Amino acid sequence: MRLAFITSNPGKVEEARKYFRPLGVEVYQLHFEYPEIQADTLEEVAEYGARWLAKKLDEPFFLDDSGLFIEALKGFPGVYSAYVYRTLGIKGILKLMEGISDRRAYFKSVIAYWDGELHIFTGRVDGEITTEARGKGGFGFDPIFRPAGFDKTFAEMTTEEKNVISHRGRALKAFASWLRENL
Ligand code: ITT
Repeated sequence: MRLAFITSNPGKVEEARKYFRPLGVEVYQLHFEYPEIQADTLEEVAEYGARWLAKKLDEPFFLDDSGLFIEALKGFPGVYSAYVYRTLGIKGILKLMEGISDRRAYFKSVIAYWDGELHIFTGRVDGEITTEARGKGGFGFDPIFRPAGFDKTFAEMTTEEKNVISHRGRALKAFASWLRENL
């Protein structure tokens, strides 16, 4: 089986590929710009995007909308994560967190799969924002996120290690088990 992943982010594709390959599913990237609305939740953003794309594409596809939610910043950057990553970047987040001792944060990922109907799968991972960037792997905010119970940041892990515990890995797991039961 082949699955189209609509995203501009090669890091997300790498994770989905590594996750699905052992299950015999080939993921391929389709770079198709779609509107990302301003909304309060990742679910709303993902659902709007998927329904918009469903009118343009005539094959099944999935997309992933994700974000980093920092407790001390009341959930910021959250749904604005892509914009904040492009503008403030990792350095900007570390600066905002200077002097803040409560460093709790979580990543959340919402996968929207369209096969004529909409199916939503979510995953979350709790952890902390580190005080400095560590590691060269992964993408986005990975160098400053240390998942709870681990000494390494996501950027210090292999894709396989990250997939076992990450928000996206968990959403992919829910997606894969749904596919197994419904195909
Ligand atoms: P799309 O084309 O798929 O939308 P994107 O990178 O714009 O790609 P999002 O809109 O979902 O993705 O924005 C999420 C932001 O959060 C983005 O800047 C990512 O770098 C960051 N992010 C999401 N998942 C992450 C992860 O697993 N590790 C580190 N950063 C992540």
